[in-house]
Amino acid sequence: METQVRPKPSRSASPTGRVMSGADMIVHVLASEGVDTIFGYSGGAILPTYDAVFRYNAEHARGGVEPMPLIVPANEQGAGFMASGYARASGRVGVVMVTSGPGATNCVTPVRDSLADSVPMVVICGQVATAAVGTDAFQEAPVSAVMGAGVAKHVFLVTEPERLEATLRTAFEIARTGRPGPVVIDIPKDVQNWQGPFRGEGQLAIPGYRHRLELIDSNALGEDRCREFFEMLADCRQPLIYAGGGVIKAGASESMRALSDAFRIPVVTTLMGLGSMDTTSPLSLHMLGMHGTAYANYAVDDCDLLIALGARFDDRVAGVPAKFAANARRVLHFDIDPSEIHKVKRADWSFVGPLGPALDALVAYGRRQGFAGDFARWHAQIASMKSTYALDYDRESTLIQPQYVLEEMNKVTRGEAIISTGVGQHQMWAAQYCDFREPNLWLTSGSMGTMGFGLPAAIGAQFARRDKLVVDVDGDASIRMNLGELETVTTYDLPIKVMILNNFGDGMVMQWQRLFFKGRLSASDKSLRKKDFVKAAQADGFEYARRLDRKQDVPRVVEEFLSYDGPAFLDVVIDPEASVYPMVGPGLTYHDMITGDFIPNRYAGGEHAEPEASEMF
Ligand SMILES: Cc1ncc(C[n+]2csc(CCOP(=O)(O)OP(=O)(O)O)c2C)c(N)n1
Ligand SMILES: [Mg+2]
Repeated sequence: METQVRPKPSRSASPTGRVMSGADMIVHVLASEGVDTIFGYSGGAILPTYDAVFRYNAEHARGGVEPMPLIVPANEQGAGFMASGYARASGRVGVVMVTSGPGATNCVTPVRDSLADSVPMVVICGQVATAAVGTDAFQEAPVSAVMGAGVAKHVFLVTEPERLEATLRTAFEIARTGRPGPVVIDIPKDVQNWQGPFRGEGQLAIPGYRHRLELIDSNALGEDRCREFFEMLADCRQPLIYAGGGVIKAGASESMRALSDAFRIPVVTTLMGLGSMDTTSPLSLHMLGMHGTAYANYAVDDCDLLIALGARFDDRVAGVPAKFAANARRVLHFDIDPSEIHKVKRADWSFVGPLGPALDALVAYGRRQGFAGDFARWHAQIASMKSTYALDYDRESTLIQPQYVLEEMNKVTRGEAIISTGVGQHQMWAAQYCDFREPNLWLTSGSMGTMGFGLPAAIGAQFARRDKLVVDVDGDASIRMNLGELETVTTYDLPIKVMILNNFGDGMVMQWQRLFFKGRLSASDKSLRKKDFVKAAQADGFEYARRLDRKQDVPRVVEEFLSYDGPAFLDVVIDPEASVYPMVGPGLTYHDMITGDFIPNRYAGGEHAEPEASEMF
């Protein structure tokens, strides 16, 4: 008798039509969205879904490799920043999965951080059972209220299980479209345990959002608008592109470089825009703003046409909007978010729509017209400013200067490594002294400025980019905030390089206290603290963990540390009094920029204005 052999379900076998639990549906939607890593921490209200992830991975593992591993941090804040690092390094949506109550509230900071930096993320939170919502049940928190209050881009509380599947797909859609951002889905436990048919398709009707998006997405830069752009470009002598993080988010770096190259337009970038332009290009002036290069800020002062691309005139860039680019006869503004146009600075001409195609249209139009601007004098001026006002520091000091360490690091990484940071002086020195030849290499908490970002972001980035060298340049105070994640590095055997620029304190706070509070170091000096970072790293399994405290060892040790085959930790004892220069005080203009003892200042001689007390931090 013949036996009927039933085909084994293959990995690609569609689960469509199958009756399954809500938890299983969550996992199948994640798989269909291409999710290959989940960052999260378990707990009662998310247990059904954690179980579904386990079963999915067991069933679909190939050669022992799980298709959707769950990466477990020390704290949910770590998971949030890992997902953010993953998203920033890859351009894909980062996924977080946490339990209700404290699990969800521990994610508030990374969710807000991702919104402020336009990072696409989906955060799945377990919630107490629907019937218990609002009763102050065990581990209940009002997640939709907390996350909805300007924290997430959008929040869903799933109360009808039939809508779970479509809600998940819609969350991914909202996270990655338009101006990207974090979407939170709060899923009661009974919804995870509910059984129903998996449809395998379908989204929620969100007509308002989609309609707005379609209007924006269908905006193209037509011939007339291209003509206007080139008339303005022809009418100027000193054009300047001011590129923000939006250029990277839009995947428009290549298009922007093409525009800059084709018509020889110099580029300054914001902190978030670093890498949109190759910082080693002669047309790049590196970063502008509060701690930008002096020559970038002078170029902003001097330009007569400012072309803002995916940038938002943040107060760290335009402390006094009316005096920002005051000599620009015209300001042009390209953005995907209509609310950014005229928000801070009036634009004389603007375009709201997809950036890459708009810039491509400009390049094509300009080439067809044979446009050749007359910018030779401007280029000569910029080249001269770049050499006269170059970044510099105390090279003779016997103490290790942080800038020296970063210069040595940059010789090894050559603008190709992924670099994450905490927040403070080390962040600004890294922004100034590191090169970024590509987008998505520079991971920093820009808008929120969240200490503790660097280490977990590096972990997420290494999961996204196994091929890349990932370095966390951190501060002694910032790293303390998520120090538990050192163990996560070794648990997953990630070859991340963690370098602390240790100035025994909250250096950036001390810098402000020295400048604006007569040197009263209120609660910022940590020189009496007893932490031995090297021992801490060793305790967490780092086999390479060293302290670097002699200037003559810097080149050799930095090289050895970066080329170590595996997780490596370096505690660099730097000059605790080193300051970040240039500095434009809060609420001041570039005219008031302080450049310190080692960078010439073209406005030197004049009195430096003091910032208003109300402008501090
Ligand atoms: C979560 C959080 N708390 C407080 C601050 C305010 N703050 C900004 S920089 C800084 C000091 C950071 O010290 P460290 O990480 O050692 O960096 P350094 O400036 O010394 O390089 C503080 C407290 C912040 N940005 N984030
Ligand atoms: Mg410090």
